Amino acid sequence: MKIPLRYLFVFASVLFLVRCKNKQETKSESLPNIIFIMSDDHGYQAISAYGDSLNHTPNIDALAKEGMLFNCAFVNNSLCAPSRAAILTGKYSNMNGIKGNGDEVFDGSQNTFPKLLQQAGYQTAMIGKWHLVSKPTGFDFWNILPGQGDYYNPDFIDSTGTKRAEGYVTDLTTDKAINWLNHRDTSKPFCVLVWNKAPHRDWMSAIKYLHEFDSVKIPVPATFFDDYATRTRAVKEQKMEISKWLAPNYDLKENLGIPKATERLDSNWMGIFGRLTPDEQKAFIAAYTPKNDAFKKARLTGKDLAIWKYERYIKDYLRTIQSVDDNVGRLMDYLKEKGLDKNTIVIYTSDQGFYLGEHGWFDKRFMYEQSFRTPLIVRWPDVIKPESVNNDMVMNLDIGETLLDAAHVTIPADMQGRSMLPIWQGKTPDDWRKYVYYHYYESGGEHNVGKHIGVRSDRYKLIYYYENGDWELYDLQKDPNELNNVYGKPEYKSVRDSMSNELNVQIKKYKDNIPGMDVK
Ligand code: SGN
Ligand code: CA
Repeated sequence: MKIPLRYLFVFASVLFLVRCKNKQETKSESLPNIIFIMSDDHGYQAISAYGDSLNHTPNIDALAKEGMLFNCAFVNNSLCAPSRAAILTGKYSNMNGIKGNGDEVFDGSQNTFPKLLQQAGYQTAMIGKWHLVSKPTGFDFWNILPGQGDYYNPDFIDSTGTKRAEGYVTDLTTDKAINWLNHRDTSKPFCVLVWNKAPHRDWMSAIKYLHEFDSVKIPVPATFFDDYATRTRAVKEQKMEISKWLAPNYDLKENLGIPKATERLDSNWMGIFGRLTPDEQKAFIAAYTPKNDAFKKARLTGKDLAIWKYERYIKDYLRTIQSVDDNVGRLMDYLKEKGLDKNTIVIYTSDQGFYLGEHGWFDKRFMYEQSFRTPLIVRWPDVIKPESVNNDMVMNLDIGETLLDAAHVTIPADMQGRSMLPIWQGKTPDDWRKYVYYHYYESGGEHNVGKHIGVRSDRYKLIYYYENGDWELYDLQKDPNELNNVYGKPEYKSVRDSMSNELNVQIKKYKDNIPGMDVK
């Protein structure tokens, strides 16, 4: 039988179109969803999966058990807005324009990973702490806290204006994420950023956790009474010591509702009580008054007083994390209930790490491990082997590129991180980064941490406080607590030279510019 040529042509075309359609469907069906949970100032020491046993975070730990835990995740600049801008753009502060928390407004016309995902057909949402002054771009839906936001009955801003919400901020942020997921267009993959305010200062616990940790003694870390011998000026001049710089009423809640004349009276002060309902205020007073009475009676001084302040600080901080952990659990329950848990990438991280008494400090900013490192845990059962632990040096600015890679979106050439996808698949590329570059830009201010740059390898860390012209070098293998600055030691001359050389390489690589430093 002879089939006319034109029939053969029509048949072949139909076959071709059907194949293409199937291919497309397969591609979009298999595109992963993304839930990107980030907390604010959550040090890895306060996640039980990291093994420091300060607290118990079963839901975050479950992500590590079912996914991959990163022991060496670092930030470009250990401060809120700069880290967020680096995460969104995949670029260092000098390239994305956000160097500090000051008045800089994030330029929302830049490429960001959510915007690129949106252009590729993802449904995108941003909920919680944004802290970049500008209105979010690249999101189908956004609902953010103004500035730092409040713990209790906070305002939330969306495209229609500002509305006060009723409840506790960490629960509300997850409520809003789940509500958005319930109303999304299910024909598209989704990417939702769930960015918590907690555990940021002023550490206001949910009512149900006000008595958590009451009966436990939390010892101060080994370096709590650090005397800063061998360290340079910036370390000695900081204003981050728990013993000196926590405000008695605002941070330590020594007199609830009665600010002292010298106490902060700005809007932050109102964070303590201003937004609480009368019942919530009563619960706070009932929880703190007996402890405060006992404290006043004890008339502590010196080291005992410093230890008391540490305990008050750490317990309030950890209490806020219990709610974060609960809400990670709620999101996971939701995914499981909807059958979305297999092909959804769930990320848990923080905008930076935090000092939990190490070197006597709270806050972040410095390039020492506790704030330079940040927790990072990723669960994606389709790709990541359960109980994986990774020690490669990854960065906050790798996250966006990895997500684009996972979604088969072309990564723009000017992004400065690198996709971690091969690492997630268990195959670290041979040419993975061997050094991490850091640049902190703020100067003076409430914590008085000097500007600095630095480079870290798997063993050494070189820091340059360029306003003072001071250098520090640490041998992390021999001195993991970074107490012993060996910059001037003759036996470290060759390390010093090679790390200085590497610092120059990194400055050039990231197109950075250091005042007074001639980089060849
Ligand atoms: C506030 C805090 C500081 C904190 C910065 C930056 N003071 O100013 O302790 O370092 O935020 O934090 S407070 O008295 O207002 O709480 S960041 O996470 O936003 O970078
Ligand atoms: Ca922060």
